[in-house]
Amino acid sequence: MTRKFEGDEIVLATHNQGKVREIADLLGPYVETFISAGELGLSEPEETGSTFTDNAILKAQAAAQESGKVSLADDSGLAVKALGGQPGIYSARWAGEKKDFQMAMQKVQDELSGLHDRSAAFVCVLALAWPDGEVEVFKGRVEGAIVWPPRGDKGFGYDPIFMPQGHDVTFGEMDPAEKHKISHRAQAFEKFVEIMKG
Ligand code: ITT
Repeated sequence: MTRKFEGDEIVLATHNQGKVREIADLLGPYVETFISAGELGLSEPEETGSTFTDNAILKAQAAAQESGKVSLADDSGLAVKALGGQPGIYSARWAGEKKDFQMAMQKVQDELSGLHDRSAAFVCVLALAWPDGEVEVFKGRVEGAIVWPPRGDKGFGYDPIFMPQGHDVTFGEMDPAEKHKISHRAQAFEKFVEIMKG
């Protein structure tokens, strides 16, 4: 049985400001207080897992243990079909220490050169961990294609090169409300909110 979340505060176990903004949008109506990883000075655990799920659980459990509070982590990334699912769990790492996503997007484009299939998906796995170690996982995925050159400056990360299926604008060109109707993160949060309502 899925454990229900009944609290009114939650620790956001992420150091990515783009994610913090989106999570606050998506969860704002349901949770009174968000405590950021920065506020608590939470350490950033090394992402040693081999799947999105492993890494989401690892980050959420580390934060719950360190803070003593229910903690939510988001592990996500861009999976490009013709690249065998890369950058995948290495999406943040492709941007290097300086978090240079211009460079990371260029790398995706370079690796795709000469390849016909430009289909890709954004994947999001949320893990909600309790201080007693228990954890629940929620997943979302949106299909689309890689476009070049990058378009739009409204999102973060790889948004400017990802065009969701059935749309003619990239995530980078969408207003947040529009992205939240279809995004991988929004889909995972829909499932999370279900258990909150119980
Ligand atoms: P935390 O681990 O602290 O949460 P991170 O940036 O390292 O932050 P991930 O390991 O999950 O997070 O890396 C996922 C990367 O994939 C992230 O840095 C983004 O660049 C990219 N990504 C995830 N969701 C995205 C979205 O909605 N739009 C654009 N890029 C996204």
